[in-house]
Amino acid sequence: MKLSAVIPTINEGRTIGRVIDGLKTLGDIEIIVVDSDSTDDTKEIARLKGAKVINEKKKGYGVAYKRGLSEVTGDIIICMDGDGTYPTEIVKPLIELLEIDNVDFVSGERLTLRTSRNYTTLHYVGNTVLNKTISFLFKYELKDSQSGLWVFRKQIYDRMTNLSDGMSFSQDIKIEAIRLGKLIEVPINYGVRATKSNLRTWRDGLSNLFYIFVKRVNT
Ligand SMILES: Nc1nc2c(ncn2[C@@H]2O[C@H](COP(=O)(O)OP(=O)(O)OP(=O)(O)O)[C@@H](O)[C@H]2O)c(=O)[nH]1
Ligand SMILES: [Mg+2]
Repeated sequence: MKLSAVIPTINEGRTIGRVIDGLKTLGDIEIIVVDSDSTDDTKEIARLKGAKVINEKKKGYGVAYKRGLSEVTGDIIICMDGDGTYPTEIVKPLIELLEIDNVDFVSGERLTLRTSRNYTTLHYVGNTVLNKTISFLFKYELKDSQSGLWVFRKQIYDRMTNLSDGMSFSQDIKIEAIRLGKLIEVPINYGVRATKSNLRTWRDGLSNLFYIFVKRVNT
């Protein structure tokens, strides 16, 4: 099974090298960095480390993922932030789970092992509201609908529809995975971001809530 990784980035020069190095320990892997006009050295570092770098001018977390995922050549896909908050060491066991259990989608779940340092109460409450809304509207139980670490089969992604362009891509891809196949969540450690986040907590949180309803109407 060929491995491909997709990493969306805007100004992640401080951490992207470490993330790519971590993924390279998996062996033969295609790494695609989808960058939206970073003004720092993200693109140069990623290229130097051997990643394929795509410049996607249109902004949006979902836009970046859709672009990157349209170019992967692997059968097993790994997705994570470029900010170094998701542990690359956990990816190998997550891939093994995909193979052993014959599941289609493994999502890293951050809430079980959260601490006050890496996960604020506001994010916890916001995430819980979004999880409960998904449970109410779709009857799918997710512990961390907003997680950005996923390992999945390309086959299941190819059957997904109606994925958002923005931050709600993260909840959409999980809702689609449950609708089409088998998703499991695995507790992971979450790191502390060293640089400014692209997440605007209130705006993105409320927007994600709205997009759960949009998804319900479109599904
Ligand atoms: N190409 C591209 N990448 C983006 C865009 N928005 C966010 N990203 C990247 O997507 C990843 C997730 O964004 P973050 O800012 O880390 O958001 P988050 O993980 O929800 O928030 P934190 O927990 O604070 O890290 C990061 O690697 C960002 O650099 C975008 O519009 N285009
Ligand atoms: Mg992040």
